[in-house]
Amino acid sequence: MLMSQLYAPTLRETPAEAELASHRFMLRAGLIRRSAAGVYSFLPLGLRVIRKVEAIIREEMSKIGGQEVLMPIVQPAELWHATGRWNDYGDEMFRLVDRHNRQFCLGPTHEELITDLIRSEVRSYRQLPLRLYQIQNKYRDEIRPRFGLIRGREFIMKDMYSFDRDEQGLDESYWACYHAYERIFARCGLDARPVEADSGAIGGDVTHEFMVLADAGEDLVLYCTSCEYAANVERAEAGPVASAKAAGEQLPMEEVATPGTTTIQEITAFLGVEATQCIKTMIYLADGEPVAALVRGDHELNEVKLQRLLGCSQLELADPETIAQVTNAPVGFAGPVGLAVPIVADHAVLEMVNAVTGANKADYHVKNVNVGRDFNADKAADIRAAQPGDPCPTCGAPLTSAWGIEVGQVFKLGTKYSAALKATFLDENGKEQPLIMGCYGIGVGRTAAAVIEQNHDEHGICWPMSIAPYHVIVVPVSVKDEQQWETAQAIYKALQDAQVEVVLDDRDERPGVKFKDADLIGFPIRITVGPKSLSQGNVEVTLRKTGDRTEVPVHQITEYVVNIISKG
Ligand code: 9G3
Repeated sequence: MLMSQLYAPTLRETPAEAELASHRFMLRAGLIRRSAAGVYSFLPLGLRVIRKVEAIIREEMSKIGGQEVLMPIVQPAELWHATGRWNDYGDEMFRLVDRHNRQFCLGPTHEELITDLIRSEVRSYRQLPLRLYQIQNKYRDEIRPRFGLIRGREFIMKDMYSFDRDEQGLDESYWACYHAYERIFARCGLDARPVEADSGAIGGDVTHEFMVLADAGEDLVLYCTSCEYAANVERAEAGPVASAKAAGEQLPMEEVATPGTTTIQEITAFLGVEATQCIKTMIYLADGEPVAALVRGDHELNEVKLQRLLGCSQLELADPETIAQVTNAPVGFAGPVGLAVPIVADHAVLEMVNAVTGANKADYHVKNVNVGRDFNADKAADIRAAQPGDPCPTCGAPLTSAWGIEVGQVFKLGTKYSAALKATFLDENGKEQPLIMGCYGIGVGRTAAAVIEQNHDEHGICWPMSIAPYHVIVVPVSVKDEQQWETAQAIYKALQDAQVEVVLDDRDERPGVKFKDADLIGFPIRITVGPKSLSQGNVEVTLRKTGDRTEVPVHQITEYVVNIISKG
């Protein structure tokens, strides 16, 4: 490819809307262009990277028996009605109607579609396990698309669906894909870590998210520095904390006037107590029913855990009117004593002695509240968000946190979709059984963007060899110099003959401009054909990742470069 012909409009300046390194460089290096919020075009260099990521994915999916299909983007609403999910995602689902006024959506995922696809033709245990996958556009109308390909409204996803005869079969599919993901991300040059996650509305019980630790991440991951434990904060277990159970005996309860002080910060300052001595009482509506959730003042409630504990499908903070009804006080004075609604308390609350909490009376709190004597919890559970410093639930070492970009996830679905859509098979005894499903996704564009997040410097991208758009750029310092130009062309041709993906910068530009573009786009290898090296019969090879420079005799350059590429 000649640089003068390559359509890669590089930008000197950083476009205002790009806050993230990967977003910034994908625009500046001419890989993508924005068509609308969260909707992008891939230009030649960007598409070459995407196709390489996809090729790695296809190889690894094939290794675990995955067969590629391609399902439609336009999906009939009936399937989503059958599983009851047509309205679950509200405005996030792109909906449309055809000329006959029939309803469709642009597929945000394909559980319904694939289950419908196979249910009438997968009828026997002999056909299992079946692992089908596709690499297809997905559509989700994100409220705030941002960070380029990291959070788009149209994005390329590899999604695989497994169909097994029983839980054991599902387990085999799940872990086969889990380990395939470890290989895929490693081959893409990405340091991605599997973390335990909450399976949320998707159903099933086990799920892992593959996270790329980056400040731009939108998921908080808690992980242990001493063992392999890592979990999305939505799911992270909090090991038993050193109980704040002060030895002191239980003092009599005492109401204190705390006019207008409603937050933990205000209470601790006003009463001169620690947050660890306070009980935070929050009133929620679980499927419309009020419930009180208690956590220690220095902890945060984990709503995902609370919802899982209550088994409700809707969970939201109660509105002020409900809080007034339930606590006889405005927001900020709620407490467990005398509450007539069910109380769910985090384990740490039950360890507390002489706690401070709301008095369920305007402008009053109450001191020396003791569980058992002054109130009882209907349920005690781990409902707090684990936080850095908590003991690792596996080995006890302190947890640390980091932001992560989710590039993949693996889910055990069980029969959630096969039951709803009556996708069954006959076992050896001719007995009808529901198919046991799993689903597994990778964000293809997100993976490429995450690679840039982890592989860039201030000059631009440092592509790993495996997914670089091209391996080599040949840069003659001056195309006007006969010897440099002839040598550069000869090297370019020799590399092409050796199946190397090579670009020749044939532009009549100042060297600095050419070097800047080479560094911005991030070709892993740059061959500079300049007067000094040539006078010694050499050319200079620069490795983008390390900056290493080596003088290499012109007649050895092809072998030298092929060797670097083969090492990856
Ligand atoms: C929707 C909309 C958004 C969604 C979903 C449905 C996320 C939805 C979860 C999944 C689970 C797995 C197969 C590949 C891997 C992920 N956002 N999810 O189901 F209608 Cl608008 O997609 N699906």
